[in-house]
Amino acid sequence: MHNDKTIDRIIFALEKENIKTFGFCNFPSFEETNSLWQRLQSSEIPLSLSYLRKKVWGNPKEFVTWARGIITFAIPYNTTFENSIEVTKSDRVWVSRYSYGDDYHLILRKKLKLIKHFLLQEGFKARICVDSFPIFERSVAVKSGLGFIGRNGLLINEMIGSYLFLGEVITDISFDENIELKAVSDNRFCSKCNRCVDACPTKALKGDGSVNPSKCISSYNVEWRRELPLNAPNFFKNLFGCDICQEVCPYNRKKPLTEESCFKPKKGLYAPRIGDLLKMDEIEIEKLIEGTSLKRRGAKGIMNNLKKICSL
Ligand code: B12
Repeated sequence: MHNDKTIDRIIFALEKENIKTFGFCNFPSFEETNSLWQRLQSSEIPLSLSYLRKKVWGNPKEFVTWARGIITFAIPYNTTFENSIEVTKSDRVWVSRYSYGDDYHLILRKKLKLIKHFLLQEGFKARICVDSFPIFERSVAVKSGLGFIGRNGLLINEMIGSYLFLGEVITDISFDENIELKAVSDNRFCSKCNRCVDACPTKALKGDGSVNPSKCISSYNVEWRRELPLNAPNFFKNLFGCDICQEVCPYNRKKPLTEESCFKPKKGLYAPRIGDLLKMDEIEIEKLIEGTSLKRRGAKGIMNNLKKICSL
């Protein structure tokens, strides 16, 4: 169990890293993780996400038997750059906001490493997660009071909106139950607003805060490993990821911008012109996407996405 002094010291270390939105929760029980996992199994899961079928997602404690608590973080990534719905009308395609800057996995890891070292020094165990560990990050974020799940399926924090990355440090500190603040589990804060559901071009949002991953464009233009399947949905102008359900969300209006300049678009990645991309060969595309999350799909994959958009 922690004492208040430990929490104060953790908060001090977080603030030193300029992490302003954070929370604490106890490691979810087997019942919690297993019921989320079971629910997920009953939805249509495309081949690109078949890793979510692995049983360990239902029982992540298998990997970290010592785990007691989780420190959760939300790092904003919004920039002043205009939305896709404003700029892709012409000859441009869209690289989603979360991916046009430096790869967030690396940036968050770097920040969280210092927190991890701090905990180790204090004699605690610690493990960093940024998409690298089988834990459902949105649910632990809800549990620790970082926000609520909107109708677009995303964690929305009332101060920063939904343009945020989630990260965690799992520890063997067990937190006081009272520290699981303000967990709000429903989308009543969306009230009657249905803008995201109406705007989703592939009708991937069910309206209850869940996403049909087999319809979401990102399951294909981000996650697909090989040639795109014939039943992949229309990408419209989305070369990598899709931001439409966040762009129309009122919670993302007039929200603080990221303080990390590395999340600003890298040269050539803000709404690139189709003509410019078509002139590039694989090596040039490789160079263009170096150090970003687009590497996940690889140069060949990005070229396939472009071909699909142009129906070549
Ligand atoms: C697989 C995956 C996807 C799949 C979607 C699969 C799915 N079922 O949702 C695809 C490829 C489509 C995808 C797309 C995107 N993703 Co994604 N994705 C993930 C990943 C790796 C796992 C998510 C998952 O499958 N969860 C399964 C569900 C069952 O659990 P869950 O995530 O906890 O969420 C549900 C529960 O919390 C439940 N719930 C609701 N209320 C409550 C209350 C309580 C108390 C509890 C316990 C649970 C609960 O409803 C939630 C929504 O269904 C996470 C990282 C991670 N390890 O969590 C990132 C993550 C969810 N993705 C992220 C992002 C940024 C995106 C995109 C915006 C990228 C883009 N621009 O294209 C889109 C957005 C699409 C959308 N509207 O959701 C961020 C979300 C940040 C945020 N603000 O929420 C995450 C957290 C990555 C990160 N580290 O920042 N993604």
